[in-house]
Amino acid sequence: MAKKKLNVGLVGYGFMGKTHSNAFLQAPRFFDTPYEPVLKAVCARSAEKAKGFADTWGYESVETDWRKLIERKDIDVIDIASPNNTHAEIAIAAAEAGKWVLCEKPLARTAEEGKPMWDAVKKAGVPNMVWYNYRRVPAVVLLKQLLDEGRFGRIFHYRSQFLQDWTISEDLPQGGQALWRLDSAVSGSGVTGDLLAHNIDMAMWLNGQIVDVTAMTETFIKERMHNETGKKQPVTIDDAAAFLGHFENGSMALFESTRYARGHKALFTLEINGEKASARWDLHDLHRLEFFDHRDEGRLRGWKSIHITDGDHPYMKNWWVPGLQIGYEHTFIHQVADFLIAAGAGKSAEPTFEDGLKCDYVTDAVLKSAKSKQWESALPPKE
Ligand code: 4PW
Repeated sequence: MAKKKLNVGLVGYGFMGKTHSNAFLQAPRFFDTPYEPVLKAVCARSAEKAKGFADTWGYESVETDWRKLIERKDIDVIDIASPNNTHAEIAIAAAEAGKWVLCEKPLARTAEEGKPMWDAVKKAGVPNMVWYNYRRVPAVVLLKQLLDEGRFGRIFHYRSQFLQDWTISEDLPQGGQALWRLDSAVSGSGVTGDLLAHNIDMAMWLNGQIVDVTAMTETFIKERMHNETGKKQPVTIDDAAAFLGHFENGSMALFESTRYARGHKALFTLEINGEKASARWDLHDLHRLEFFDHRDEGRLRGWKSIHITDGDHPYMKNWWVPGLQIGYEHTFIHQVADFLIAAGAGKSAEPTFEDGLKCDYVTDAVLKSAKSKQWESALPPKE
């Protein structure tokens, strides 16, 4: 049966615009989705850049004002892949116009900014999702299944890191295309919103709510040239962040993210230790889940290295034959497939704006604790 067309209006044309566009094209080809996304329009302030992106990816038209994009009757879904300071205004306007809304992570620069976004999609009753893509790595989904089956027993520890090294040079400017991640007015924070947010989102999905944190952050390079003013300006982002915390289930949290770990480009790792089992995962070897089950017969007890490429593994039967691999871009494809299937049933796919907001409360608490040098609550305030 022909799939129903779903017209996408993308805001933003950078790295994330590419990952999303690729996912919209591929998801209906590999998954049994009720909809087929149509790349209807891409919106960017520069008409020339929007046109270049449209030509590469096959968008039918371009807009230079996101308000016009939202007003268009032929757009069903607004996908926000523009810098963090634009998320709230666009998402709220899109929800008020009755559009379905997808938003890049983090949901917003702060929870205060994110709360009206969640309120708006809830009020409008529109399907929504935040692009925390790493939840869709098959090995991570298998880990979620094993946890939900109760194979770990009581959980004692959850630790996670996200390490990069791309901002070490003092000569790297802040602000403008691509480097907005270094400009806190645009990004909201440094590694906390950019990398640690991934660790937190995945952790809360796997192991439940983080209730409180004690954190430290560091800004190693204090001044950088700003691309827009051409002048050296104070750096107000966090270059590195680490925290200890408690999960609601009583387990201990130990998290670290930095862009100053020389030699590491995107080392995202996690380890979880329970009473009966432990597991660990690493993005650099994304198909592998290491699993230790204490109930195994003593002589054979040890860490198992499970290569997640079999048809029995999450998402894998939709790809190639057993043993062959998929990669980073597939996490976005899985996310679109799940979104389309959920939307077909009138629902949102996780992580929803509500999940994204919960993550923002934790990242806010990390930044607050680093300043106050106190333990801070990471819970959403009671309504
Ligand atoms: O969201 C993160 C980005 O901002 C990503 O997952 C990796 O780190 C790749 O780019 C940055």
